Amino acid sequence: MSESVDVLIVGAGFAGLRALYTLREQGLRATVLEASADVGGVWYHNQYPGARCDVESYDYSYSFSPALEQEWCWTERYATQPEILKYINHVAERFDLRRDIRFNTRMASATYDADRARWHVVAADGREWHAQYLIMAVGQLSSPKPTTYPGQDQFAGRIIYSAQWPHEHIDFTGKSVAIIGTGSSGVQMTPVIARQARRLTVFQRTANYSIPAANAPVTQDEDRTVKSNYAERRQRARNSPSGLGFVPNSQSALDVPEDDRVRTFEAAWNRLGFGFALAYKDILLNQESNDTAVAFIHAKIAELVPDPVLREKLTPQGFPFASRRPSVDSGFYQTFSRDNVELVDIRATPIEAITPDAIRTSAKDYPVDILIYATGFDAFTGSLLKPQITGRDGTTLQASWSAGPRTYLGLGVAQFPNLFIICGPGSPSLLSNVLLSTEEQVDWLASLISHCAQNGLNEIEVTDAAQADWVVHVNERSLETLYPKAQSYYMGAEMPGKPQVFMPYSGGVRGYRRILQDVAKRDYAGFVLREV
Ligand code: N01
Repeated sequence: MSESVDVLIVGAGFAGLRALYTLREQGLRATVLEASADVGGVWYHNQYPGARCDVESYDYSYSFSPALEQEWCWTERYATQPEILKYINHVAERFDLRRDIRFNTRMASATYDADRARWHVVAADGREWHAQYLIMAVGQLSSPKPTTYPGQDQFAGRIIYSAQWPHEHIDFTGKSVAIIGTGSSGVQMTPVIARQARRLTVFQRTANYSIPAANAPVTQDEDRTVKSNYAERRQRARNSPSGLGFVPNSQSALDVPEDDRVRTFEAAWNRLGFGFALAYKDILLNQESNDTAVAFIHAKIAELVPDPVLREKLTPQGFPFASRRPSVDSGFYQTFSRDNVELVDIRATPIEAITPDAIRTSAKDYPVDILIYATGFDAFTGSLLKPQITGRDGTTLQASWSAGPRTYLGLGVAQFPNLFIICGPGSPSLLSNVLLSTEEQVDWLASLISHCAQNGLNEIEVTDAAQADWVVHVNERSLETLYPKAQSYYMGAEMPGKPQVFMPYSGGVRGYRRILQDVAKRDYAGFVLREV
């Protein structure tokens, strides 16, 4: 027995919930399939200590409902994971979204029926759906990278992945804890776990740039000010390069005297967190400008890490600042001055094995009770390529993307009619405030679907030519930036064997929105809209 709906949405994180709300408001019958037991997506799974957002709370929240904007009160400038999850749950309740979500339901396959212009979707437990449109809202960082070292199966302690954190209190008191990985997850959890554990050993392969979060409680005055000008703030974010709610600097770092530049960097360091990368307009575009930011940050790390050997290990080298995603931290560098914390450089002394009670490097054994893998994700494509998605003429997404993901606008894929991806590869996604990008794409997609319904059309298909042009454009824009100079998950470098292509769109939130508007104005150029 299968269920028939207008739209099937996969994923009940921020994107899936927004798509459900908007398409339902449009009068469509929409159902969400969610593999987990509840809403929240990445915020449901990444419950590790210290997890919080690196985009300001007021910007990392839905904009579709002014009433919701006014009634919700954020308590901190950068919300913690529990507060964000509470917010997502509030939204699910307030807009009665749960009734259309099938929890504990993992999509296993989707096959396009070209005669009926409908998708046939089968869940892992065999339940089936037929839907005109299939929307993948599965997130860009939702497929944890599998990591195994020799001997891991014999480890007698507990192994925890940051991205699949158990939904229970983990007590680190009196324990020897190891964290492998120093991306945002490792950087955020390090200071918190260090305060609880008897010993903490952090295994670092690549030193990552990190900017202080400058987190603070939200005062009533701030709350009133933001809420009295919320529409204006949203507008500013939409018209910014990254979708953040502050006005970015329009000067080049090279156009100002050094004293001024240092003052600007100092202010950004103390206030902007992730936005430090926008302290000047060309930090991510020009190597020389980037070098000025690098020199400033290196000097800051030198202040925070007095020990010269430790400082050397913790100072990022060999790639431009922000060409790999920088972390935003609350006391990361300072934590290594604690007596109970040790940093191990695993490029110098690689991990060779996990023994029943220790991590063995080429230099020595480190006793461990709890081993935490903060080793990241199969980014951008991991969750899209797990299910078997078969489009026109038996073409699978895996085959179609064997040399790297190819999309039009990051939204649609040639040969896969009526399939859409929210914040897919080729869209600003992780180079932007991803929630803002999500909302923009959902609204645009809802207009496209509505346009088709009004004109009696039921099939939307990306043309090969439009997709080929978009792939070239995404690549060309990336070459104007410093991103390709680093080995990062933006480039597909995080997984051995993954095709190395630039994954997100670096043309900025405003530029991307203008392109979407232009495509719509030109009768959805690049898509063939037809009646089947
Ligand atoms: O993952 P990562 P993450 N052996 O890929 C190391 C978002 N996020 O979960 O760089 C040993 O950044 C790896 O080393 P290397 C945010 O977009 C946001 O921390 O590959 N080490 C690296 O140090 C972020 O960028 C927040 O040499 C191994 C680390 O593990 C993204 O999620 C909070 C290894 C992985 O870093 C991912 O962050 C958290 C191995 N086999 C996350 N494999 C916010 O603040 C990998 N590493 C919103």
